Amino acid sequence: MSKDIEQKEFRCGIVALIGPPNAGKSTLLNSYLGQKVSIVTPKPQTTRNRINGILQRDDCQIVFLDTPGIHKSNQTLNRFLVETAWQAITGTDVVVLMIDGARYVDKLSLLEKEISPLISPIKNQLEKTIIAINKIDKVKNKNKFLPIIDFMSKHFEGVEIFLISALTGEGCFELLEEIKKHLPVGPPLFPEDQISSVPLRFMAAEIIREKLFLKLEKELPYSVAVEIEHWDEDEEKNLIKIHAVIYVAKKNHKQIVIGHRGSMLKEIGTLARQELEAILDSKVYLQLWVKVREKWNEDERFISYLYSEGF
Ligand SMILES: Nc1nc2c(ncn2[C@@H]2O[C@H](COP(=O)(O)OP(=O)(O)OP(=O)(O)O)[C@@H](O)[C@H]2O)c(=O)[nH]1
Ligand SMILES: [Mg+2]
Repeated sequence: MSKDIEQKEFRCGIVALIGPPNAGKSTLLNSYLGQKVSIVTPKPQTTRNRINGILQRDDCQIVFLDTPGIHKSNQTLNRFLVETAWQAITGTDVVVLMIDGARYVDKLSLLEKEISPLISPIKNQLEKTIIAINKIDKVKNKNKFLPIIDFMSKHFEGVEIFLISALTGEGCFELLEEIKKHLPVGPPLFPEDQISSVPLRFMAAEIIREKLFLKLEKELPYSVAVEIEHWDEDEEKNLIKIHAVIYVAKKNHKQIVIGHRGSMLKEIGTLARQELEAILDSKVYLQLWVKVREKWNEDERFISYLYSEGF
């Protein structure tokens, strides 16, 4: 095959990762990229906007869009997140519908309940949809997934189904090969050394939010947001000074985030700083402020100010 023809067969496309919260969408994205571009926590509704990660191969470039988990909710923030996820699938070449398979073993009615918001919107996208049943590492007897496969193939007719573990990598190669088959032949959309177009400032805010998610309990993670107020780089000292605001939605949340004599905030700050120093390859001076912004998570304008941007 001549070089010309080889070049013509380069494939490039956009792949949306969608599914219920906590399915492992961000984990899969990070695992394909070999690097963290999207934060991951054991709690549902971690991802709050569309985050891209660009997988670069000799024969293709795949732009993955990570999205917030799709679920039913009456809360303003959650409705906004779900809307963001749906917006991500328009104009994509492939939709990977991902579920946490282990969660639904012997629980088909739970699967039915949680997949129901996805069934009709996906109906007219079936030819570009691939299903990934994730977290298979959690279940020894793989036959336990058969009823789930059955259920999914009934509701999403003709769609290929893969059993995967985003954590161990099992099945992920095969899934990627299937994704590639769906990509159109075309030139790359991004430069070949780019891994994401998420701005560093936003990434830093996300890392701080990840630590808040991990450390805070109950409903609190869902009512915190992070914004970077100042970002100053001192190249001579190889130092980046970052001032970030942590918004809480209620007055009494402020003290919980700060903790006894500032212990919680200090711990969150230390964890975030360590990770930021590794990513930015620089010393980081991180200052965190906690601000009360009453009911920010019910304020559509503020939510879209924080999260309407997709990357
Ligand atoms: N055992 C196991 N755990 C997994 C696997 N994939 C993801 N997880 C875990 O599941 C949890 C949720 O993973 P995320 O990647 O944040 O899930 P998500 O679908 O992005 O969740 P949202 O952003 O909330 O919609 C984390 O604790 C992950 O470590 C897997 O294949 N096996
Ligand atoms: Mg996520």
